[in-house]
Amino acid sequence: MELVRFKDGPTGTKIEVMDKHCYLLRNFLSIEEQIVLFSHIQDNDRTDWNAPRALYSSSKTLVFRRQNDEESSQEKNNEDEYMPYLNYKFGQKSVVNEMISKANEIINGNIPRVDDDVDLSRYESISMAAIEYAFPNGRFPAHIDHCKDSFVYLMSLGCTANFMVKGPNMGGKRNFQLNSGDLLVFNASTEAAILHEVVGIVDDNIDDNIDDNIDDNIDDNIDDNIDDNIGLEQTENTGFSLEQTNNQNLGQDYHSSCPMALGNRFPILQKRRYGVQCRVHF
Ligand SMILES: O=C(O)CCC(=O)C(=O)O
Repeated sequence: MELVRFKDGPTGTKIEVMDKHCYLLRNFLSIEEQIVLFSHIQDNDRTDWNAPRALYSSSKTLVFRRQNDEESSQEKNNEDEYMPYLNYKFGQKSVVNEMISKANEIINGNIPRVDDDVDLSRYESISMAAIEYAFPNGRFPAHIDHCKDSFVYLMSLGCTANFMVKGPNMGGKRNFQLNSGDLLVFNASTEAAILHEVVGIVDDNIDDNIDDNIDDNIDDNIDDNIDDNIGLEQTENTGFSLEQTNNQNLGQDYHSSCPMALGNRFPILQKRRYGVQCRVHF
């Protein structure tokens, strides 16, 4: 199988097949779409941001209010009013459904399905979780998802992440920078075994940001955590003018890996990354 393949999709999206059922879509969301998605998250966010945090905690999963149709379920009395994700049915009108449809159109239009590959556009439901990462130490340890009959769509908003993916058919770990607006899609089952990690948030003031590379020295000492609850160039994905890009280094509150167009609109994104995890169930 050809492991690394690049294709140009619509609206400047660049598709890379990283492994079987693991695709990186660079420049997936325009700045406008990122604003719409982040507004949707903020509108629904019920996280108590003043609550004390675990010592050294550098990331936080947002909390949302349980939705109406779930309140009417029989188990409602046993369930919390809040939960770490929002649910969307197939066909529901929502920004999240729209973005999953857009991703599926690009993937289905560019990557031929083989054998018994699932048709991504025929899903049953989506659950969306959002994780806020502090600059620069926010991280999510390496893990494989164990979620049967599901693909996960990871959209990145705000500061750039140092990211790692290692699939069973890849020669080694793939280290790369995941920019605001990029999307990583993969089969989230145990069998697909896509190991992934948020290594940290890019800090241009230091030298140990990762370069885009495949590392053949595979570190076997990686947690296989269960997680079922829920452009290398900055200018490439942002649609900023050169002036805007240069200005990113000027304001003291801005970190140069955090897109100014989003930071101007949402000051929190001047120094945070949001990982938007859409779990699509079949
Ligand atoms: O924040 C991210 O983009 C990744 C989160 C993650 O690893 C996961 O949801 O399984």
